[in-house]
Amino acid sequence: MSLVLYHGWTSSASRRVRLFLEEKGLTYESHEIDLAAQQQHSPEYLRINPNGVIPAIIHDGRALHESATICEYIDEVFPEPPLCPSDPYDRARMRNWVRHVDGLIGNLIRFNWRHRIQKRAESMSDEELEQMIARIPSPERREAWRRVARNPYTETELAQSRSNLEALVREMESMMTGGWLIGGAYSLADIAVVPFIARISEEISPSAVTQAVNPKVTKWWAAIQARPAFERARIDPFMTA
Ligand SMILES: N[C@@H](CCC(=O)N[C@@H](CS)C(=O)NCC(=O)O)C(=O)O
Repeated sequence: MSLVLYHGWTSSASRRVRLFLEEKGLTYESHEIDLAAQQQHSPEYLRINPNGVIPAIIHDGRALHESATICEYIDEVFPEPPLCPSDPYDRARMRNWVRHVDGLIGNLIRFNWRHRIQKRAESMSDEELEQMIARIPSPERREAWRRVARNPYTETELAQSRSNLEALVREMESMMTGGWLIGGAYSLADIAVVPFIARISEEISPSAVTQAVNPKVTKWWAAIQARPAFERARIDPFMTA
């Protein structure tokens, strides 16, 4: 079996897949992609993931992208320990939940790119910027790079994103049953949102993940961080990672 992971240490979607792989006890070859240097837009990487984002895997010579799809695939190919609910209804709810979480990634990007991409993007000449943007497959990401390079997100936009992410934590609080998000067991539903909570609790809105505000999520977050796989996945504080 050969498994190669293309990822970034601070990329949220990559962190999700790393945690999933570590929970499965799988070993993989690690290929770091430097987002600030736009390695994700290189012709070689676009052959692996035509969307030009990380993560991607190559399993036994075949490439696959999209973090949630990768995790579900891994769960099918390596069934132990199971990390997707066995009940079809719970599995369907898990998929809707992950899709919902993925739809909020733009809110996280506004905060993350300030630290990881803005400096490099700002230093580009207009010509360099346009040449680089021409290689980006998705119109949303072209716009995000233009914004971060020339017209950084305003405090009002960041406040809106913060509020959207706080609403996500409240939603999680109302979903918790038996300590986990769906079906009373640890699953991809939980793993999918770990990188979001890591950033919210660290910088974006630390008070949202406190006993006084969202006690069930706070307990859940402590339980996740105590898992051996969490340390192995290296979901280190974003600001120092
Ligand atoms: N839906 C994708 C999102 C992947 C994604 O947005 N990756 C980010 C890092 S977390 C990325 O590669 N950003 C660089 C860029 O957009 O240029 C997934 O879940 O795999």
